[in-house]
Amino acid sequence: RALLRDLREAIAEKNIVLAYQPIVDAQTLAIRGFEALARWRRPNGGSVSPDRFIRLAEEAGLIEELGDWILGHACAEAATWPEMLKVAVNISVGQLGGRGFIQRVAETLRRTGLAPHRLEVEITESIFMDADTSSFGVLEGLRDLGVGIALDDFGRGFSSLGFLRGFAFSKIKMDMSFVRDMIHDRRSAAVVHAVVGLAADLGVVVTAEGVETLEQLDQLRRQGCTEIQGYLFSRAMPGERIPHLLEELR
Ligand code: G
Ligand code: G
Ligand code: MN
Ligand code: NA
Repeated sequence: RALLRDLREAIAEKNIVLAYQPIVDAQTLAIRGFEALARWRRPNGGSVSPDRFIRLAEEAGLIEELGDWILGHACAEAATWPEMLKVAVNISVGQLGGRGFIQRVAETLRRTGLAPHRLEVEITESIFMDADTSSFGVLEGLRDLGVGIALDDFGRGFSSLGFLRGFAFSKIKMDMSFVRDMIHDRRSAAVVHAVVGLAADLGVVVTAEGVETLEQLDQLRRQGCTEIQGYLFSRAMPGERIPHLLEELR
């Protein structure tokens, strides 16, 4: 298939790039870090969503190579930022289950000189569906390195509270569908309220994703949400823009 051939080529030639979206303190709007989001522009000019090409890479056995590149690139970029800023990297099921993943993360941190607490991996609950409970072991290994571990897209799929009980995540990222609907839909607002309260009781950070309006921000603040991410503050941007953004905000 043409798509797969192009993807192999893009991985080999490093034509996949990373964009970085700010994650900000809900109260002060100070930037706490950036989430790295993979972008692929095909030779024919079209773009393919990361959901799609990550899945393709997993099916084709290319995910370790691609995932290692993304992780290495994001850590190297973050190592150039001011020290209080973190980088969040999405990790797919195939990557997490891959042989020696913990060692490769440790090696990436060493090589790039990024302090472990400045890296946060984002894991979706699908890792628990998919397979073996050894996933918890990998997460524990990562945590032992000092890396933060966020439960991504919380509430989107078959969220089970058992995941939150079974593992001490350092952050919950609330799926953007709740944020989108919370203003007009009482049930969505109730779920947001409950997730924020749950995070507080667990003593973990909660990030609301997909925040697009001041009204949403205001309501999230009143609920006690810790962090926000979304177009209201900023879209994802190329790494080169980050120093300028930080300079402007000084
Ligand atoms: O940035 P965007 O909305 O296009 O991302 C779509 C989806 O792709 C999101 O769910 C995001 O988590 C996922 N995604 C983006 N970049 C990466 C990546 O580097 N690795 C993995 N595994 N998923 C990613
Ligand atoms: O699944 P994950 O949270 O990793 O993916 C984040 C995705 O959400 C990215 O694809 C990013 O482009 C998208 N995104 C980020 N902020 C907003 C927003 O405010 N509105 C919408 N609709 N999408 C957003
Ligand atoms: Mn994410
Ligand atoms: Na998400």
